[in-house]
Amino acid sequence: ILERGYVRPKLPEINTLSDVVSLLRNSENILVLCGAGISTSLGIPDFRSEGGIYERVQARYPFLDDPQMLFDLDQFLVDPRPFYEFAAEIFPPEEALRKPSFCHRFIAQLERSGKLLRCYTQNIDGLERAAGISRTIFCHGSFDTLRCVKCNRSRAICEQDRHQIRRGNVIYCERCTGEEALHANDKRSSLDDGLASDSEDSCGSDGFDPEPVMKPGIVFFGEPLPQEFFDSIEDDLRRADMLLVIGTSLQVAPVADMPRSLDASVPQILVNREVVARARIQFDVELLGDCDFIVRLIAELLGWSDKIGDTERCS
Ligand code: CNA
Repeated sequence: ILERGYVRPKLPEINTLSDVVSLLRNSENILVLCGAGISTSLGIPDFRSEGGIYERVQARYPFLDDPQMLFDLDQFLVDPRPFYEFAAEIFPPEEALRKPSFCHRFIAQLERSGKLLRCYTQNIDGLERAAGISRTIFCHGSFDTLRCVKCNRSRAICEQDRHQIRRGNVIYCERCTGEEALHANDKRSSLDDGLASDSEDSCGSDGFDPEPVMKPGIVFFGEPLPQEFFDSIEDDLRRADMLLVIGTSLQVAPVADMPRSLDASVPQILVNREVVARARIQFDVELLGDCDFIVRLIAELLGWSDKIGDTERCS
């Protein structure tokens, strides 16, 4: 247990970009912790930057006291439209799925090189999967599954849902609305996880009868993180020999607590546009600027540009 007010001391021997490159060369159990910043180059806005989702939500839905209410379950049950309109903005376009950002591809190369212990992503756009990073923990869930807030039936996302989400449309439960037959041919979309039987008491238990809306499997405020996070975090924090934080403002706990939960001797590097203001976090090196540019430079210094299939050069 860390003392109140404790700030991890900076490691005196890790100061420069070339120290970071040597660390990456020599580390074998790298923890990556990433956020919305690694997807902004693909046209997917983050939350807190200028022009980001929070600003847009405030302009569009002034009646929402706090833009974070987009991820409030009660708000979703009352009116799912603001959430689905937001979802359209961050749902990755086809081009992004075909070619994720340089940062995604760099993390995939860390994995191919046998150096990646785990990639903890706060992102819900699923681009880590598209980049082939199999050692990913989706800390805030993903759009891969949808669950009806009325009957509690859960199923995998299908192509038709993707179209709907990209258009900002609310997805309704085809079973509750009697449109199941429309999906009957899409066998892959039916991932009944056996929870349908405990349906009726899920969200309408306080007397409120919600519309049969499908809620994507992303974590809303007040919901627990996916079990896979709790299954791996302790062991990963123990085994890590380096932490690389990319493109996040580190505002959302418990993921944001990872840096200060590591042993103080483990080097911690930040790649971000801005310093991270969260108290009690001390990085050894802060590489501030566009993350694709910085990571591309690191890849060049590691001699990895060809492995990542990169045609652009920084130098
Ligand atoms: P955030 O709070 O919006 O912070 C993003 C951080 O990235 C900021 O510090 C930016 O300065 C920085 N940043 C943005 N673009 C770049 C860039 N090109 N290069 C370097 N730095 C950059 O978002 P967080 O991820 O920290 O917050 C966690 C939330 C955001 C999670 O719950 C996500 O689900 C949610 N989110 C996800 C996505 C997505 O999946 N792509 C998009 C928007 C929000």
